[in-house]
Amino acid sequence: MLYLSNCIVLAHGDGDGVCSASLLLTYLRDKCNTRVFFTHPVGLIGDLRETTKPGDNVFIVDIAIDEIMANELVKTLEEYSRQGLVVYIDHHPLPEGFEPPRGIEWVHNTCCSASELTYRYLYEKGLSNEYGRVGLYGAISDYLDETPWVKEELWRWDKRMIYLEAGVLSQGLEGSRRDHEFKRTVVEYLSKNALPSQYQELVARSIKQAEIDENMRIWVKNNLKIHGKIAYVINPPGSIGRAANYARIYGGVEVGLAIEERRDLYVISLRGSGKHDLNTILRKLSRKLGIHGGGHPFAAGARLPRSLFYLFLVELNKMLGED
Ligand SMILES: [Mn+2]
Repeated sequence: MLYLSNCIVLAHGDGDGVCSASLLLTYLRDKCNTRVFFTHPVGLIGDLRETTKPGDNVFIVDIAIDEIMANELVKTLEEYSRQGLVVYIDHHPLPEGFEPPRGIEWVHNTCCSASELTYRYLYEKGLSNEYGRVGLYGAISDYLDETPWVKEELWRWDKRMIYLEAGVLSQGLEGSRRDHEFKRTVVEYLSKNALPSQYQELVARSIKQAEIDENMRIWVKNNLKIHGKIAYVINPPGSIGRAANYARIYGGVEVGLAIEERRDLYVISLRGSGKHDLNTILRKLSRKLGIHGGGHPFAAGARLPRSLFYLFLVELNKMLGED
């Protein structure tokens, strides 16, 4: 068995990332002194440098490779891998022509959630199948619950109970977006395979979130703006991912956008109907406009200066007309 000294887990802060991090924490518990941090594609290199010292072992889960930072990230990871173990587990589509860093353990597949990939990777290494349900919560949370593994694994549990637990977890985390301290306690809690429904604070936050989401649904209906094939809202009173989806539905358009204004920065969530591959479109726009963007075919994100937003809308509409 492998014994390591210090391990750092860098994960996405949503349900899929939290479940992936929990599985890693469980597996590493008797092998390594492990700390968990939350990050995102654009912040990854900075957070890596801030949280990790030379010789630490690094596990990165559910973090997409940003188009603009890809080269620097590859160099950084290769540098880290000369001194310690580096494991990268992800399911987001890669930049065109991307070559994985050399010398690291690279687990990548767009087939399924990061939680599923993490569980299957660790199960091979001896993680107990009692943790299969933690993998399921993450998969459901990322809407990736129709893979062959998920379908089979669901039969080992009670389906209705698994969905209740996954719902409490993903909604509770949605209501804790930048509360990294709380999310760390959830990772720790799940790493013991305890039920989300038995974690009072998480349940309270999930119920509060249900109320917020319902009010936001109505708010989006009344406040959306249409620009060509796009419907959008700015600063919705709740999750921007969900607001983007409601904008798409109530706008009767192909793509919904929701924007969170952070001073001069627009953090944008996009949801599509499946007709277009949003990831590919955003990666092209990212190169063309020099902005950050990418994600999944149906659900993606972008970050850009507010001053570029109108141009972004125009260019996005053009591309929606093309493919
Ligand atoms: Mn994910």
